[in-house]
Amino acid sequence: MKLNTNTLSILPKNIIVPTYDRSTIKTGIVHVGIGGFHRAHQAYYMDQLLEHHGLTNWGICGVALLPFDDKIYQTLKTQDGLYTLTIKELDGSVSTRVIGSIIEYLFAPENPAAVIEKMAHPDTKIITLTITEGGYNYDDTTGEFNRAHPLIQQDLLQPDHPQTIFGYLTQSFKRRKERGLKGCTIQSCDNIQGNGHITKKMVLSYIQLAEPELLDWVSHHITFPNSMVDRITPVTTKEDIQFLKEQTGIEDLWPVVCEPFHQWVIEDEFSAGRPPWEKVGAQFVADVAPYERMKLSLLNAGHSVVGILGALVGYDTIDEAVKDPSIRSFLISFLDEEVSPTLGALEGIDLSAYKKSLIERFGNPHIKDQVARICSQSSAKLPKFLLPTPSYQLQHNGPISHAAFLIAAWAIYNLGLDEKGNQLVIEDVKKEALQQKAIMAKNDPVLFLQMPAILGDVSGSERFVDSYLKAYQQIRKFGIIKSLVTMK
Ligand code: CS2
Repeated sequence: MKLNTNTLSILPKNIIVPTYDRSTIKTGIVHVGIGGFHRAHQAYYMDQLLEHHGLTNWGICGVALLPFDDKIYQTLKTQDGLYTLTIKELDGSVSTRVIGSIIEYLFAPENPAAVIEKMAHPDTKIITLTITEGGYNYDDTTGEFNRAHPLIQQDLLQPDHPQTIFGYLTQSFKRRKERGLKGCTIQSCDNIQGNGHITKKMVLSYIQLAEPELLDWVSHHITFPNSMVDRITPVTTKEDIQFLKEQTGIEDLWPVVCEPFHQWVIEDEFSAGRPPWEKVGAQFVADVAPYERMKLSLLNAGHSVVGILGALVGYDTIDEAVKDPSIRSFLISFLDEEVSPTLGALEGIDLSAYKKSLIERFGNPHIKDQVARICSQSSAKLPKFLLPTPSYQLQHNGPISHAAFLIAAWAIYNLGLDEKGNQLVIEDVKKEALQQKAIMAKNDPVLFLQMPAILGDVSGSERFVDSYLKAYQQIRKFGIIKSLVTMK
C-alpha cells in the first residue's frame, strides 16, 4: 500500500497515524534540510504537538536546498509530505508511526522565488536549519566566514537566484523589511557548539557583503537561539524499506529509522513566538552551552572514535565496533580521562549515567547505524566534535594521547583501505586533499598534521605531535587492535 493522504485511514491498526486534520494546519516553520535527522527529530516533536495539543499554526514547510536533494522532495511530493518513522528499541521491539507535520515542501533549485517568498511570509515565524556541520561556511581555525567559496561569490552576483542558505535568508529578510513585516527566528539544529551564535555570525557576515544596509534591521528583528539536538538516525537502507513493507504492507519511498532516545535543549529567544515544544519533552534553558559541550564532545566525538577505529578494523556498523572490547575500553578511557575534565559544571546532569547510556545507545544492534555515516565528512566533524578536547587539555597540561591516537588512525584511514585490505567508502568534501596528505604521511607522518584549517592548533604542540607519531608508527606496525591494547 503506497503511503499518501488517501491511504492513511486504511493502514494497519498497529501503525500510529496523525488524527489531526492536516488540511487545516498553516505553515509556521520553514525547515531547510529535510534529511533523516530532521524527520526523526524536529518533525517528530512537531507531530506530537499537533496530535496532542490541537495547534494549527505550526506546520512545517520542508525545503530541499541542494540539487541532489531532489529525491527527498519528490518523495514528499508523492506521499503528500507523509513518511513513516520506525523506532527500534534496544530489546528489539519496534514501533512505526506516520508523521504528518510536514505540510508543504519546496525544491529550491526548481523554484528559488517560492522559497524566498515562503521564508518572508508573515505566517513563517521560525526558519530552522539542518544544513550539516560543514554547511555554515566558516574556517575552523579563524572562525571567520569563507567569502571566497564559489557559491557565495555566485550568490553575491545573482541575488535573486541564490544557491546558499545565506543568499536565501538575506533575500527573505530584505523582503520582510521592505514590506514592513515583523522578523522571525533562525534556529540551527546542527551539531555545532554555539550553533545559534555561529549562525548569526555567518549570516551577518554574508549580509555585510551582500546588503550592508540590512544589518541594522536584522539585528533588531531576527533572533538566533542556540540549541542542542540529539537522536541517532542512521541512513535509510533498502533493507529498511523492505522491512517496513514486509511488516506492515506500507510502501514508503523514504522511511526513517531511529533510536528511541531523543533530546532537544533550546534557549528561549524566539522573536516571533514559538510552539510550546516543552509540552512534548523539549527543555528550555537560559544557557545551552554546557549541554552542547557535553553532547558534542561525548556523543559526537565518541561516535567519531568508534567510527574511525571501527572502519580500519573492518566493521560496518557502530554496534559491532563498540562491542569490540579494545575499541570499547579505548572509548571509555577517552571519555573519562580526556573529555570529562573539560566539561566544567553540568548542573543537574549525572555524567556517569550519561556516558553509560551513550555506550548502550551506540550498542543498539537494531538500528544498524553505519560506520560509513559516522566517518563521512570527518574533516568538518573532527574540528567541532573532537579537537576542542585536546585543545583544552594542551592548555591545561592534561592528557591527549587518545585524541592523538585517533588523529593518527584518521591519517591511516584516509589511505582508503581497512586492515583486511578492503576499500573504504570515504565521503568527504576534502577527500582528495586528505588522501594526498595521507599518502605523503606514509614517509613522513607529521605531514598529515599540516592542515591547519582542519586540525587547528594541536599540530603546533610538540607533545601532541610526539604522541601522534608514536601512535602512527604503532598502528602501521601492529594494526589498530594490538596498538589499542598498548594504550591501556
Ligand atoms: C553523528 C551524529 O554524524 C555523526 O557523526 O555523531 O549524526 C549523531 O548520530 C547525532 O548527532 C545524534 O544526535
